[in-house]
Amino acid sequence: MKTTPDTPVRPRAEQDLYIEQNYWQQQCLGSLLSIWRTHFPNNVALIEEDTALTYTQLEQHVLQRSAGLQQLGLKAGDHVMVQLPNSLDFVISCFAMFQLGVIPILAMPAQRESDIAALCELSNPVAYIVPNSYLGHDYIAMAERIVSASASIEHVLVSGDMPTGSSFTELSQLDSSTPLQTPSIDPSSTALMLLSGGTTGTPKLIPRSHNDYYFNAKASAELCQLGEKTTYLAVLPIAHNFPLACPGIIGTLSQGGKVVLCPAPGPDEAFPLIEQHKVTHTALVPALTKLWLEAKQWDDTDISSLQLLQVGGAKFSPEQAQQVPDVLGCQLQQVFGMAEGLLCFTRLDDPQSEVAHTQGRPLCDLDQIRIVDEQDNPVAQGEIGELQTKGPYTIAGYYNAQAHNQTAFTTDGFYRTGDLVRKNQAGNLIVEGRIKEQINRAGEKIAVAEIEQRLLAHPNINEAILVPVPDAHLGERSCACIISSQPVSLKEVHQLLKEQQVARFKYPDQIISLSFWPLTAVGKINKTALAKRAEEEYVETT
Ligand code: J2J
Repeated sequence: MKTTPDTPVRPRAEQDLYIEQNYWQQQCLGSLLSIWRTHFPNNVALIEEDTALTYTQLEQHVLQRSAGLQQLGLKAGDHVMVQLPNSLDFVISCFAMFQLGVIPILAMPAQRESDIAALCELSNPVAYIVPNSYLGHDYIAMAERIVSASASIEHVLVSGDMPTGSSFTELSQLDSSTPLQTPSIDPSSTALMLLSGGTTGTPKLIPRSHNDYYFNAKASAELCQLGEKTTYLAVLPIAHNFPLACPGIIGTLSQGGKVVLCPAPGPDEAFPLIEQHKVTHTALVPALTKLWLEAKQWDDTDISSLQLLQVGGAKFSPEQAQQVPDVLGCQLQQVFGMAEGLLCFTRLDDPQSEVAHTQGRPLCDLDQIRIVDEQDNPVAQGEIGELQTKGPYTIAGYYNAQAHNQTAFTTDGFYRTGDLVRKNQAGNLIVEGRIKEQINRAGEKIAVAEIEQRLLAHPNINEAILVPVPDAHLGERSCACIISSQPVSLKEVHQLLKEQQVARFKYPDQIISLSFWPLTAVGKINKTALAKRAEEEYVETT
């Protein structure tokens, strides 16, 4: 078996158990396409705008792309940074890489130069795939800067037309019909890397294997009862685990269903696509669900085809959960998941009160969970504690992060989620908070340490603390609490972060200035008091 010191793996006995019990099917993600094509040759697999590809056509495109990537010199084990919006090129390129054993690193389109540069430093990709532009951002210009600073990137591949004179390669021109030499790939090796929400100043990558990721997608698809009649709308950015494989795109394809790619998540884009393609399933974060619920009050687009709406990524309020069936006309499923692995779902036949008030229970019976106190001892039934987990699709460690892995995982291999949960009588989990230093802004995760460090670059900011503040629209907004020598405005802070090429969603939503920190009884900075003050001082501007 291929193991690299950079990628922690589960003990052999655990792997054997997953294989023996058929959780791990020993399939490489790239070889699944030909199996799906045999079962569903003429079903439509993927739709982007006016282009629809059947399973047969999708496989053709993927084979051509793999051949093109192989001719470029990409080989098994190479890393490729992928930063594409929801598009055919995303799906085709990823499956092409799965076939070659090339490992895509899935960055979000919202990320900017500082994030991508840090990820490149961590993972040394040989290629970087970008759109020409998306939502007004010029990715080609960004790629030029990234490449000039990167020691590893040899190729920049562009989705969409290229400006004349550019030295980069257009993705579609790469495609080749020269037959591919498919390498043999160990299904327990890394298939792709997802980004972690992060709790530290440096990014963390989540290595997911062919075996674990296929199980993740297929078991989720079965739990959600997807089938050939399913039409899944990919609304959230598909570099996220949730729309990619929970069950998302890969899960829908595993059942012969149809995936419609939505270029942006607002109701203006999504509702017409639901009507046009008779979408049956989709997944949203709570902040977007709120927008959809509001929009549906006045929008008369026919979305009655929708059967199941999955909501996850952040805590969903029971009040909004209760509105979903009436307002959107579909069933709700709450999902409490993490790119590191564990997925909890409410079940389709759960009572409505469980669906509205809980975040469900683990996907499979080999998921081990325990809820523990600060000393890692199990709490009493019904009490709140930190959730720890291990299982057939939960990672054993982050990529190339030996020191961090020592604290992020227990000695017996459980992942410390940093989430505070309790288990109710019915066995469902309720997320009650978190102990990790992270802000969950509309489902996007912000590592507090990263932004605090960046704020200190401002000449007038002496000390900085970022706190989450409850927010009616975002779930949580971020507030920069500063001690400064001169007044510093929110605008200046945004300018600073823009200059540092930080993704927009990480900009603080609010700033408060203090002359000293409020302290707790034991002399620590009282972040609860800071958040309370931020709430009191907040003036909504929109
Ligand atoms: C409260 N907090 C939640 C929920 C995630 C499916 C769904 C979500 C993600 C995801 C995912 C939550 N209520 N329902 O990958 O496949 C918070 C927790 C968790 C962290 C993980 C999926 N659902 N969370 O959100 O890796 O704090 O994955 O540990 O982005 O989001 O974030 P992420």
